[in-house]
Amino acid sequence: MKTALITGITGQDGAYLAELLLSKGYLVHGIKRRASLFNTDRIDHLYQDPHVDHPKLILHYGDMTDSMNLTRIIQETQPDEIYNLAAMSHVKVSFDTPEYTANADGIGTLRILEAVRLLGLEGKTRIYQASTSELYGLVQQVPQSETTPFYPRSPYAVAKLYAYWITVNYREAYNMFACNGILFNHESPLRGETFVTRKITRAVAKIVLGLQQDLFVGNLDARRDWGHAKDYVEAMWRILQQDVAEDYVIATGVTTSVRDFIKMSFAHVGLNLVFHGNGLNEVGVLESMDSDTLMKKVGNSDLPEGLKLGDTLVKVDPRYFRPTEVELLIGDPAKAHSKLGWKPKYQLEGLVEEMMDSDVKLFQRDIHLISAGHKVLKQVE
Ligand code: NDP
Ligand code: GDR
Repeated sequence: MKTALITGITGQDGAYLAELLLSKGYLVHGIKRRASLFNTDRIDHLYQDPHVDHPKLILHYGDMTDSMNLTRIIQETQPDEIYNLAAMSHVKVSFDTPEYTANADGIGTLRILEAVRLLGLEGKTRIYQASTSELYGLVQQVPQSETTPFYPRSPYAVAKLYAYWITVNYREAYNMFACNGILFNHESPLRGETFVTRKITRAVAKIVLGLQQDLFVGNLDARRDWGHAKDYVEAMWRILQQDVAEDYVIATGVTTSVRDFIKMSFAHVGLNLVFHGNGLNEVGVLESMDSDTLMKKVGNSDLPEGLKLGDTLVKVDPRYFRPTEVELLIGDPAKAHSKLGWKPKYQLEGLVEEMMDSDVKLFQRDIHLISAGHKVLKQVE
């Protein structure tokens, strides 16, 4: 039985990866930050009572900013594979917390590599580093591949640039099996609520159920290569199963604008949105509807009370703009196709479908709670 250690196990990718590794028979250790709430929603279905004999999933308190803690956990768990997924992962927030982001995302990676080296585990432990398409930043060439020059555009991306190169350096200097997966954006129903795709699918679900009136977003022109997290954790695992440690781009090769993602999400529940105007004055207006789709997806063929054709449902708010933006990402996954035998199973339509259906279900539950007299959190990003 192989042993894996996942940092960031409570995040989107950590949850899918833990599920994948458990299904492959691994003993999985995960590092979780102490929080004032449990914060294990994404992995609760995998939870095992630590009092049972030989649990397959074991959580440890830890933090990427605490070297001694990380070293001790690695010493105790003696992992065959470490997946370093923990990070302050929000690009916009990294402009507010640049020093912390550098510490957790940049130096945090060094802490893991150095712990493995100091413990003499170079020959045993393979390391996966969660690198990112944000490294490409300002467009140099498209599609972006393993040989495209980097030009990071945020404190997050600069911290991840350090993490990328320190991983390469430890591989070359100490002959460690350490690899970067340069993953393009990947989403799912488990995606954090403040990333744009999930923000959109949550808002559309709430609008169609009459729980929210409109959606405010930032740059509608930004284009991303969006895949499904389930496909991407499979690639992480394959990267560590190779004979030779190398870096790989993981992407779908298809790019879509934020504007089109919004349209697709509304269309999924039978609402046809058109955009008018430009810049700060651009708006998304409800032009027409398809009652049959609405019935099928929401269980009601009419629009909710207060919503009518011609209403403005999407507006631009400059608070969501970034001081420096990444306008266009489109990955070239040719190396992953040929060397890892990896290809995504999901296309964007399937991803939107899964996220929308999940969020409609989530907020239908809220409606039941509200009608039973319970208070429901009204948080909108
Ligand atoms: P999430 O934001 O969903 O999860 C991040 C995880 O890191 C959470 O478990 C979080 O814990 C943990 N974490 C954050 N800071 C610390 C810290 N100081 N110490 C310990 N744990 C910490 O990210 P994703 O799952 O989406 O992404 C996983 C990794 O992949 C990240 O490194 C991200 O930067 C990178 N990446 C993501 C891509 C994507 O599109 N999703 C694309 C390319 C790279 P908590 O739950 O307590 O907040
Ligand atoms: P990104 O993801 O920055 O690519 O980083 P995010 O979903 O936050 O933004 C994607 C694009 O959408 C534009 N945008 C908005 N973004 C947010 N969050 N909220 C808005 O209202 C909004 N309106 C427009 C953004 O400007 C941007 O261009 C994600 C993270 O998971 C990183 O950790 C990871 O490394 C990269 O993907 C690959």
